[in-house]
Amino acid sequence: MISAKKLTKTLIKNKVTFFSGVPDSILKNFSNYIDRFPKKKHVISVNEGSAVSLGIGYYLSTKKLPCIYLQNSGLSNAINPIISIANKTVYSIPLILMIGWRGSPNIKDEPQHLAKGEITPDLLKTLGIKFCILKKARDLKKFETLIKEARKKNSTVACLIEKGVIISEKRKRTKVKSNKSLIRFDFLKEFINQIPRNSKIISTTGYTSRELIELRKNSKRGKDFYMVGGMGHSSSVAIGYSLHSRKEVYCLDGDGSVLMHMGPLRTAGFLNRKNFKHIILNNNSHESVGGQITTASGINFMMLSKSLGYKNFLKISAKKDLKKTIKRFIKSNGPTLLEVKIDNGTIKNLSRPKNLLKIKKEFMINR
Ligand SMILES: Cc1ncc(C[n+]2csc(CCOP(=O)(O)OP(=O)(O)O)c2C)c(N)n1
Repeated sequence: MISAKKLTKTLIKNKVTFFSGVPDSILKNFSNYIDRFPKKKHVISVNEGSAVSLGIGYYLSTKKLPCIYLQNSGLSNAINPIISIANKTVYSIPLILMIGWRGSPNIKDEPQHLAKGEITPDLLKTLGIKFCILKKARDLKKFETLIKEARKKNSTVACLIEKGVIISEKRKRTKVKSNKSLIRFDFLKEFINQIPRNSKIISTTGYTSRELIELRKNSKRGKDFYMVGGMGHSSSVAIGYSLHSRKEVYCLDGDGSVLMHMGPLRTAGFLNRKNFKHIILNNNSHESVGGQITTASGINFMMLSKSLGYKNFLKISAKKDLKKTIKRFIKSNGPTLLEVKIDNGTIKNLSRPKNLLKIKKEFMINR
């Protein structure tokens, strides 16, 4: 195990003082630790390609090495600027990647992480990125050697980090919630009570899908497709479905996921499907991986959705408005955006989707 403090100190000792990344559960102790830095030095980015690009911009203005942290699923988002800008055959810009290794061969993990976990080392090799695996504090020496090499050769280097390796000194304080606060589960419960029986739900990565599965134990209204991976793409899947279906299509999105790939919101507005209904569960954070902020609270979703071509916008901020606003939302002609302002908080012992092929098959019945 390696403490977040020690890892940060090692980077600083090697003159790496700029950090950008997308939160990940494996790296949460690290990203929470570096959150003490001012926002010029630690930028929580919307997607991994943007994090790499922020790092490239930082290098161009300072000639110093940036550190980019990400989950290995986000490596695919990052590859474009890594290979087409930073690569030594293009601009040869040095980057340090810290990668949370979900689905590593030694550790049990969710189905959506297995294939990516297995190919991650090969992917780095194919990209020509030298890497080490960090497990213990003594592995930091290897990492330091790689950082020095990145600086000398203007190359990209990486370290892979498995679940449970990075620890924090401080114990997490649990926030006390008031009875009045509106959480995701309150909304979902009322929502699946009201939706038409044959509607289709595409739900985003993390707690949203897991809470929906939990509710499905008692409700059969509608069918769900859980976006266990492909964070940020649930709206595109839902739009694609709505184009060739008369069913009501509901996309349950998170603010972090919407920000990750915001462009499809314009596709939704442009395609103007009556049956496309979009919900953003906005807690201004990446709650599923540690609660790091997303900055979504600064967005005026009403103005945004209007300018993107959505026909209707609704908002819920309090429990008392759930019933009537969900009713109006369901009755509306899409594309409609519903922003639900929620507090962080989930329920205990959440299940995870297991038999994904069965889920797909059931979703596709009565298309
Ligand atoms: C490409 C990619 N990057 C990072 C992650 C890790 N990840 C899983 S859930 C999540 C947070 C999603 O935030 P939000 O959409 O706001 O939903 P919340 O967790 O708050 O319910 C992140 C960053 C991922 N699954 N895929």
